[in-house]
Amino acid sequence: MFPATACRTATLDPIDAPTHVIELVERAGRYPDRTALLAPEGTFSYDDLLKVSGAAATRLLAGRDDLAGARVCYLIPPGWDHTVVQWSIWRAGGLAVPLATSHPPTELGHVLDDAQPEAVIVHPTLLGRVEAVAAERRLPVLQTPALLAEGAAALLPGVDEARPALMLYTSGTTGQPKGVVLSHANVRAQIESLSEAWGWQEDDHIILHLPLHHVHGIVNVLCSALWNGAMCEVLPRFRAVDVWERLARADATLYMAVPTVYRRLIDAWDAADPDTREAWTAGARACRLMVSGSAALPVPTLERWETLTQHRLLERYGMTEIGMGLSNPLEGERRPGYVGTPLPGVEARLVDDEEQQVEDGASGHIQIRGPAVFTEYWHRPEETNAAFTADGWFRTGDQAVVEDDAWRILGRSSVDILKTGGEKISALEIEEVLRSHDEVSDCAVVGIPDVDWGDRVCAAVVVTDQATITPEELRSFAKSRLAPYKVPKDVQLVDGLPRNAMGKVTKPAVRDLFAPEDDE
Ligand code: MCA
Ligand code: AMP
Repeated sequence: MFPATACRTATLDPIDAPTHVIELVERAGRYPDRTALLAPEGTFSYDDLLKVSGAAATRLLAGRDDLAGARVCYLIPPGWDHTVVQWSIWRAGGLAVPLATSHPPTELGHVLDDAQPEAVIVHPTLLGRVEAVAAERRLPVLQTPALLAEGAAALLPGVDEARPALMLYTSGTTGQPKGVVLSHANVRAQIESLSEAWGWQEDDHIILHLPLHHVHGIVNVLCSALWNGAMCEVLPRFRAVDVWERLARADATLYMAVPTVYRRLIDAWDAADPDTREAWTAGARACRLMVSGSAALPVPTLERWETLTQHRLLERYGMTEIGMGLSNPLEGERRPGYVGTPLPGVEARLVDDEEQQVEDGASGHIQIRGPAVFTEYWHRPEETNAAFTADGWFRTGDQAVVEDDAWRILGRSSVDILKTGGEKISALEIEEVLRSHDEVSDCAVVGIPDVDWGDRVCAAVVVTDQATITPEELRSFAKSRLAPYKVPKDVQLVDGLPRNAMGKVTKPAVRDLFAPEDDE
């Protein structure tokens, strides 16, 4: 067993010792014997994490001193391998770019083209998804068994906090998804803020089934647990019954998920027999905190969850670019339908269209400032510039109102940004793909309010000949090119799209073509 600091500096003269150690990594040396991960691959201590990531970082360096911010993409299911690879990229001085395990090759190709990584690390089970895409771009592919094999750790570089740590892809109102760059300092600020606000402790045990290409899974769950010496239990995928069975063991203290997941858990509880329900409910009550976020939590879902588990969900508001911004309190009143107040270290304000702060009680655009806010959109200086005011406030694109000191999210300013099952998507990106079909002459994508998904993605499509193409064929076409959650759930063939006097498609009128789901 050797703590990170010892293994890194053992052979060094103090004068050569790296001056900057990634704090998350350094802290792991405090809890060598504690369990860091209960993963599909096994049970691993903090010491294991330090040793294996040190050896893997050394392999990534391949004799170099420092990856110096080189991007390394990785396509690995959530679990031990995924976590070690993230740490090894960081410890070698690289910029970690997680790829989404649900993405088809076309979407993966976009990230590879944009991020220009020096290599792609892949788990053997996902090799088929990325091998050809990487080969087309002449990118080396490293497989996890070889990368994570036992080995010695060499001297690893010092990594200044200002250096980029993570790049996460997010959809916007223009073009394809863009890379949001978070520095090590940004990640640390996000973790510290949540550790303080939500009272993370060493003996916490959190269940993780969220994807690991988003802030929610990476920072709020995985990194926050590891920062605090806590245990993160990774489930291979989300299945409502599996989550309930884990909760029923009554040893998890924390649980975090998106509203769609809570809704699915409620459905599974309703479908269970009385003894099972009782066991599930009793286990869930043993948790100290359950959090919902990434999309608006419908009040009926919050209320039903409270009836089942006696937990009033703590709803919070965040964004890839800012981490978490607003949160209901750990102690004190959590108002249904509200997301609380700014988190520690976060400055939040509401402004009008002229960017003047609004009067108390008036609605406005949310702007956020603070050390957790991202550094830049990768290689997009103009978009980065446009996202910030001259005095450093980030324009979130969301609207809110403050009522009796609590913030209530009113939605997004753009009709073209949708949230489905916690995934942010751009209607314009989906339209572009549909339009690339030979028989599609025009289309419009909208979000229809839906109790399960938040927004249900729907497309009205004008085709050249309705006799030769079906909505299902268009869905398959979209599925081969887009992430599954972007594929319209409902495609309607229409003779023409509703337009205003200027000839612009009127999205509210497009929405009227699709029946909204009944609310509870
Ligand atoms: C899967 N499908 C979806 C979604 N996920 N459709 C719409 N929206 C989705 N999010 C599709 C599948 O492709 C499939 O399509 C059908 O729905 C049923 O799939 P199923 O297997 O039941 O879905 P699942 O695999 O169980 O996934 C549902 C999920 C998942 C568990 C809700 O989407 C999820 O984990 N979402 C969380 C995402 C997240 O972590 N977001 C945080 C980003 P078909 O039947 O046609 O094949 S936001 C963030 O990080 C900020 C900072 C924040 O504030 O947190
Ligand atoms: P993403 O860019 O995927 O990080 O998604 C961030 C967006 O999710 C925010 O800009 C909001 O629109 C939305 N969001 C996150 N949390 C909440 C919440 N509690 N209520 C409403 N919307 C939310």
